Amino acid sequence: MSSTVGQRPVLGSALLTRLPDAVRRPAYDRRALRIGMAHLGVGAFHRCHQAEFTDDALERRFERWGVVGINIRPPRLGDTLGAQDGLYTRLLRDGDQSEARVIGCMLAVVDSQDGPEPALHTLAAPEIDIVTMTVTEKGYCHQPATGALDATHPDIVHDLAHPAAPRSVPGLIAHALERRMLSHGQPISFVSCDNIPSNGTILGTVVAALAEARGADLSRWIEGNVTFPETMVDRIVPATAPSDLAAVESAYGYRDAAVVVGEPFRQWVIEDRFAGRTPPWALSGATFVDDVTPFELIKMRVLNGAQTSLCYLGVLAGHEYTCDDMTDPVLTGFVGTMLAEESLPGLPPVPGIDPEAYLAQSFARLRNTAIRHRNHQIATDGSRKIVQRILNPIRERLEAGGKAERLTLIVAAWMVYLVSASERFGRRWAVEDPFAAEAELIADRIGRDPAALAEAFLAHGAIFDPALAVRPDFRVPLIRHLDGLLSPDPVAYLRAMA
Ligand code: CS2
Repeated sequence: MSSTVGQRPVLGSALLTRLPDAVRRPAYDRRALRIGMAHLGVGAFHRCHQAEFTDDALERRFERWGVVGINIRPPRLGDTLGAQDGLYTRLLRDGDQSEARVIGCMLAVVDSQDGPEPALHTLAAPEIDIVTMTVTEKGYCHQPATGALDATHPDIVHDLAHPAAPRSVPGLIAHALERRMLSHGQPISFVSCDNIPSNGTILGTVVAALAEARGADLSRWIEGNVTFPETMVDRIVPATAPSDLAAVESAYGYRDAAVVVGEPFRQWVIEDRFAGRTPPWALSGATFVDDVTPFELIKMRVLNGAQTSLCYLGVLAGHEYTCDDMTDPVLTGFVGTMLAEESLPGLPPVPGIDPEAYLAQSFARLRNTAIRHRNHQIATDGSRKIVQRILNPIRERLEAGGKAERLTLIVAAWMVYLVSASERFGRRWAVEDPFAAEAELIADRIGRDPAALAEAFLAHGAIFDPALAVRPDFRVPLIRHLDGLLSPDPVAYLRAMA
């Protein structure tokens, strides 16, 4: 199908053979492709990462690995990807270079926002051997501090009472597995591609907790037939902007409502633990390993640690994008020294990766001016991200007898970012974070008192490990940095620190 809006055709199967030469198209016969996988949570990151690995694999060894994309939350997929036969343009940009490719592996989309049935039906289908997923950290309904299921989460309370009509992601998976067990019994692997530590273990734990509530048969069947491998995923993919859609239309002459834009760099490290068939992702450069942990740690603490640090400092310095932050020597000097002196020393050895080179490469990636990654986008859900990116390195470093002055300043910057969204601090911007409302109450109650603000934040055990929160070598610099960053000229404070 392909339709025409004005003079410009819309991307779809009929347009595939008529694309301009500058747009790379699938080199395999898409009409012969059959469904073998599903993806839960189709957003820009999936389209620019796992789907591209799958297309590369299909081009090298053609097997049954077509994808069904499922969304159970907004946005709806039918009107965009669905109307384009699952096709979309993936742009890679670096400086003034741009490379366009149409990705072909998504054969169908399922919108399950109005009820679980369409998603359940797909996940329980015997031809689905693998489900990859990107549902954000909140989607796992776990307690960040322990990794256990959060039984007080409203969707989990609902799903425990109504297991056949699930609302949560773990509830959906548990019920789909029950249907599989009771019908065909085919094994399946769930591959979490969310940027959270021990993603597979967390997923397996929350699903097992719901399955247990259904009875021993289901738990036993899951143990024998389902796996949840860990993965580390990496590629910087900012939210698509209207100007990206316009760029495709003007450069290539067709309309595409599902364009994604990413950087050239990509990495995928996957724990080799599958219940059945595995796509030949290794042929596309993915690495299968026994232990993902060291890869996950360096990625979250160096690349993501830099992004999180720069986003708060960048907002305070009045910058919009990461690449703007990277032109500010005060920021790059501070963050570079912080990572080299306080984050790298605590990392375990990572097979095949030199930490200093990894840091240099990360900085080079963040300098890419063609990637417009908003500081406020990276700051979203910061209360979750800061634990693995900043707080865990601080705790480990202090416990080992070191100092973590600079990492601690980032915690203060995050607090200033949160309180600045409150009425009492002039609502300088809006914050999207599960902790935002709480932070606003703290800010309105306390005002500009660094010691009292720190005290109120540190009392939140779900974010701050109590053993860290009581340490004077954390609290004292935190209060000092809060005082400095709450001053009228936070950049001057930072410059003095740098
Ligand atoms: C970013 C990540 O928004 C964020 O939290 O730090 O999305 C980051 O771009 C990716 O993890 C890179 O792989």
